[in-house]
Amino acid sequence: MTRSRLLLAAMVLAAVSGCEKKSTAIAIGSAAPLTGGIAHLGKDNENGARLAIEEANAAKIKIDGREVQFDLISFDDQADPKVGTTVAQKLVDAKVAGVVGHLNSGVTIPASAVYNGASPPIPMITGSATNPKLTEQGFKNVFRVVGRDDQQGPAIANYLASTAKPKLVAVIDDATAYGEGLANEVEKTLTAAAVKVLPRERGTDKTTDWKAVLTKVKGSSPDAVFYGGMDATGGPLLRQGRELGIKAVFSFGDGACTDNMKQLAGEAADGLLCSQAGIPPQAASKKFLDSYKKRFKVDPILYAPFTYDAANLLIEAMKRANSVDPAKYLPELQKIDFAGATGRIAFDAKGDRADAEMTIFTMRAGRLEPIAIIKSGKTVKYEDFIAQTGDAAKK
Ligand code: ABU
Repeated sequence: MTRSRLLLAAMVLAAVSGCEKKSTAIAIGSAAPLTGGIAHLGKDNENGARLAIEEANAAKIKIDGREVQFDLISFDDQADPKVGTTVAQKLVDAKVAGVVGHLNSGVTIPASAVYNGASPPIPMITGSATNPKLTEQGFKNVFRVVGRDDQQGPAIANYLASTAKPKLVAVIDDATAYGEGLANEVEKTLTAAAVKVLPRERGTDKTTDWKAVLTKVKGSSPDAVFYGGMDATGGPLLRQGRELGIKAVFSFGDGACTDNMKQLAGEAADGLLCSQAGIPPQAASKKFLDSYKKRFKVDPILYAPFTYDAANLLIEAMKRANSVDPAKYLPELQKIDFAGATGRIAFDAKGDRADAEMTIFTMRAGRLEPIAIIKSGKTVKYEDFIAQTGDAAKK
């Protein structure tokens, strides 16, 4: 190498090492099922977080005088509580600054104890886990940007009771923290509304053959069937219910309230009544919807707008604290008031989203149509909600 080439190499090295001093790589964790029956929902969640991180990197954000590059470390928790805690420990060991996840309540609850036990505790925001227990543990690092099942259960059960007016309802669950918990809330609300509920029937989060359960249910001729579980198991349940000649109204919670129901249940899905624990994906900001479609070539399925907001909330709290240290930016997250893709986001003292919306849908001609929004105890028609929120929901 000539003397001038050596000099050039030294200058490049100096420039590179200079860059290293001026920029910092910060890891953010994402955890969701990326394999198995609900991998499509896990990917939807992961995509939302990834989009937020890619946008933040493109914006060349500076924190404490240094440009920050965020790396998304994504793990497949297989929707399994044991795998979920292993994944959580891996994210803690990788020294992530925050976590978007997990997807399933039954996984998020045990994983939250791992993030809480880290030193300092690592802030985590779920964009989909709805079981109330998650934010009832007293963990100050745990947040949720969707509503809870003690809001969702009454919302869908009251809507079912007031519109379909069933006298007798069969309630089935998948024996997960989410499915059983939501089914309990629905049963409690129906009973309070003087609707009779049959003894609980149960499958698992892997059950796709529901014929024995449904044959038993059919024998009691219920007017409605509520299922607490995910779409991968709810689709076969609905299809087999119709094949067995059950004429009842079928009603599901958010895990099974997706357009995938058309593929899973075919024409049997028409007339399904279901709920999501937030605004519908299509009501998220236009900026988010356009960017998501451009980046991933598909529309969001369920909670991608919420995991996008979750990742942006972590980043915004770091910016406000001017620090990526979890101990320093956590207080900013606790008191944040943020205009997200899903509307205004603030957290209550437990870490739950203040004033979360619930949406009721029905399936018509193979598409889920939002019909009503429940917010602050009031039910409004979906078109009226969109007209009232205008740019707030669509900007
Ligand atoms: N909330 C729908 C599915 C995720 C869960 O809570 O388990």
